[in-house]
Amino acid sequence: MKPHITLVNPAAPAGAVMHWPFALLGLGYLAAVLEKNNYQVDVIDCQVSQLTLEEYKKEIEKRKPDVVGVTSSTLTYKSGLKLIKAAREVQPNIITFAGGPHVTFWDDHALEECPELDIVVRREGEETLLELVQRIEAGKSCKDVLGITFRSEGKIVRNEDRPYIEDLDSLPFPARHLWPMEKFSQYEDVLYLAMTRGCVYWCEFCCTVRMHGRKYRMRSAKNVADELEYLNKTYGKTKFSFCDDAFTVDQPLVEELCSEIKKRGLKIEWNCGSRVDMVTKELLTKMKEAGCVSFWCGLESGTQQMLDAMRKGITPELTMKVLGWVREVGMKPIPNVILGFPGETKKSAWDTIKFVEKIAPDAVGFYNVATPFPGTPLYDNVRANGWLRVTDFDKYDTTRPIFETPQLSIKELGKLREGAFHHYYLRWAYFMDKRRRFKFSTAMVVGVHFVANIKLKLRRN
Ligand code: B12
Ligand code: SF4
Repeated sequence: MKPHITLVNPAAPAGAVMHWPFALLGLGYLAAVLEKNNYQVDVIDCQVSQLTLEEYKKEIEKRKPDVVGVTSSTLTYKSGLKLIKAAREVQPNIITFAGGPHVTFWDDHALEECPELDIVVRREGEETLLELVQRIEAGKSCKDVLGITFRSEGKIVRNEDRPYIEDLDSLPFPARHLWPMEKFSQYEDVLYLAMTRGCVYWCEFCCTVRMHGRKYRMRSAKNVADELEYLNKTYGKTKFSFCDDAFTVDQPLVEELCSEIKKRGLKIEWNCGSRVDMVTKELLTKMKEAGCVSFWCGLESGTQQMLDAMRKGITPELTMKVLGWVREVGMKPIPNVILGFPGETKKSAWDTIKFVEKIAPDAVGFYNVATPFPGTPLYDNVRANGWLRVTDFDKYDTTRPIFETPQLSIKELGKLREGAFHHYYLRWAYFMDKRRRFKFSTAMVVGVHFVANIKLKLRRN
């Protein structure tokens, strides 16, 4: 009999700072591949549907899947394990899988910590999950499936990695219809998609290379435009966000996509994220003409010393020049910043904060604190030096300091981050900028950040 599979996105832990929920691409692709192969598949998204554990159990009871597959980031890992245990409680014969960027690098621990977890799927999951389900259907053993970690005779066995999918165009579009799409308008009216997988850089705080490979794999411009057009026509959506790590890695490909968008007359707005060394002013102009409204990038630090420590491979001068172009062509630059990377001092952190304010972006993506996610070189470094202070993954939301170095204590880093936000949004210059002056929205932003900072402080006391 064909197994019925339920894919699950766990809720974020209480108190964690989280992005608005949306139809996750990882689960969406997995579901689409299963559907294409005629399996019955559905999705329980505890974030989107705001389900409690009891409500989730009722959903499992109602759907009666044969297999449950839970995704997780580091932040949702512990909630994910609870859902696996709960599924087994409700349905003792259920087969349980976990996948995603946390368990990929925490596979043995996950199996040790959760006896109810049967198999961890490491790295890219489409082909591995399909093969597992096919084996289950055929009543065959899963022991030699590539890319999994599992228990066998009391031992944990890690099979070899599965090669990456080279032809991304061969994948069906994510099965967004399995989400309650009407609920998303409550949050933000944006659909997410991705054109590439992998990266050739190896920044110390990032796990993309170990997760998706040290090279770029790309969909064709036509395939991406087909998806945009399909989403536009099917759901009437006009706002999109590309969550590629480096959207502009192949500049001719981006140009081709921009031409496709214009040729098809798609009236859409979109944003993307990339590295500042992967754009030209000409490309940004073409992106703007095709509907790109904002450009996210890893500014990371305003000091060369910290950028080098992170192995980011860019300079503050380049960031300043490129963000200037972004503004000149009429797009909004949104830089992400990392405070507290090993080697950071109060001085270098304040140099960064001042740098961010000097280039005065319309919005700072986030002042993250450096967080040692398993699978990153940063994690290995922090562990090797004995700097790790917080091991509760529920706290790994990049707003809370997790480790301390000889240069910066946990308390100092916490204060620096709060100070950075205060400084940024409660600046006279921010408030009086001629684009924002006397605007209700500016008062709202300042007010929201003022209150959020107070809340953050109260929560930490
Ligand atoms: C979009 C995105 C987000 C979105 C959605 C997050 C999500 N859960 O997908 C938002 C904006 C919410 C977000 C927030 C954050 N993110 Co984020 N984000 C991404 C990004 C750029 C793309 C994710 C994506 O769609 N990838 C494409 C799909 C196809 O790949 P995938 O998600 O890995 O899924 C595949 C496999 O993992 C596997 N798989 C996944 N789940 C399952 C389940 C089963 C059962 C199976 C079998 C397989 C399987 O199969 C999938 C298909 O191949 C990634 C970077 C990246 N390139 O992946 C970072 C990334 C996931 N984010 C990261 C981080 C650090 C964060 C934040 C903490 C940052 C912050 N300051 O806020 C927060 C909190 C994360 C959270 N609570 O989930 C890290 C995760 C590190 C970690 N160990 O958790 C990543 C990997 C970035 C990085 N390189 O370091 N993020
Ligand atoms: S941070 Fe961005 S550029 Fe650096 S390795 Fe990760 S994906 Fe690549």
